Amino acid sequence: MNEKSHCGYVAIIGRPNVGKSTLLNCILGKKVSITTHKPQTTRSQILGIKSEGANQTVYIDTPGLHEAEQRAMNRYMNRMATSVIPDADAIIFMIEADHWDELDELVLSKLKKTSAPVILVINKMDTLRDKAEVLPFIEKIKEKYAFADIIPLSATQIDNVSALEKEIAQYLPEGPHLFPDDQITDKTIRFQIAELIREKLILATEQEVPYSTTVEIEHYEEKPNLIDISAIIWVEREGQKPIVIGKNGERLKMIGTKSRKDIERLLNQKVFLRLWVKVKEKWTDDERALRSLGYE
Ligand SMILES: Nc1nc2c(ncn2[C@@H]2O[C@H](COP(=O)(O)OP(=O)(O)O)[C@@H](O)[C@H]2O)c(=O)[nH]1
Ligand SMILES: [Mg+2]
Repeated sequence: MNEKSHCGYVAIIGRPNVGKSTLLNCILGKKVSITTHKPQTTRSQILGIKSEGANQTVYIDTPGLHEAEQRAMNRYMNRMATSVIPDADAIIFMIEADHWDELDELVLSKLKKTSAPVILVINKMDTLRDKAEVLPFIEKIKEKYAFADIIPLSATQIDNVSALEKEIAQYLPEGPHLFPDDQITDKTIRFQIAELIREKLILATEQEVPYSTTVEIEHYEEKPNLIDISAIIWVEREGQKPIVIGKNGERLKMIGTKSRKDIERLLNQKVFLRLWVKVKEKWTDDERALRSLGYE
């Protein structure tokens, strides 16, 4: 007997840094969304597609919702974070074990407008000394909303993630798969490469620099034995250039080496990578500049 085909969208929502992108990568077994310990790493919606037999689940990783809406970049990120809610067949609302603050409350308030089932995922369970500590916490959060289910897990330890996947499978509507079964993301190779470079850049620099940089792949060429790539790291101010480049160019060199290794893993090929640092003034504040860099 043939199983009927199911396919649905699942949005992963939550404040910055709770582990949304880590969960997506864990479910897919591949890095499709970059993760760091710093907030505002994920800037746009990223689809992660998992096909298993008759089921296809299309996860939507979103930038974390945050309060500051002054800058164009932040407004863009908040729009991206909430625009997926109406279309989702199920929503994963992610919080951290033993932590609830006004940002979580803000995210929940947006979720209250949806009719889709909301699954509360309590991530980072590995940070608790005793898992039972979460029980009184769950009792309190339960009062806030009629969650379809509450699932404590650890995305980094891959602990209890399968319970979440089982739960989600119940909410996939009947219908044809929307993507080829071997496709795991909607993003182009160029985008994925730019993101891997941005991840290294965020990890290598402090404070405000990461939020005012973007990466553009200027050249991508498949040669007989390697792939030749040049990328531009755009910063906002002249003064940020030496920070990214580092003393004697050492920081840029390190970003380049680490990025190249990740890109080689992604492409399964040898890579030659050139990085340039250039200035585009106040780009995060300029909607037009944002669009020209691909943040539609
Ligand atoms: N201890 C612990 N850390 C986690 C877990 N999941 C994610 N993290 C860390 O939390 C930080 C933020 O993760 P990320 O996926 O970028 O969060 P996002 O902003 O919600 O997408 C990273 O440093 C992750 O390694 C977890 O289950 N346990
Ligand atoms: Mg993220």
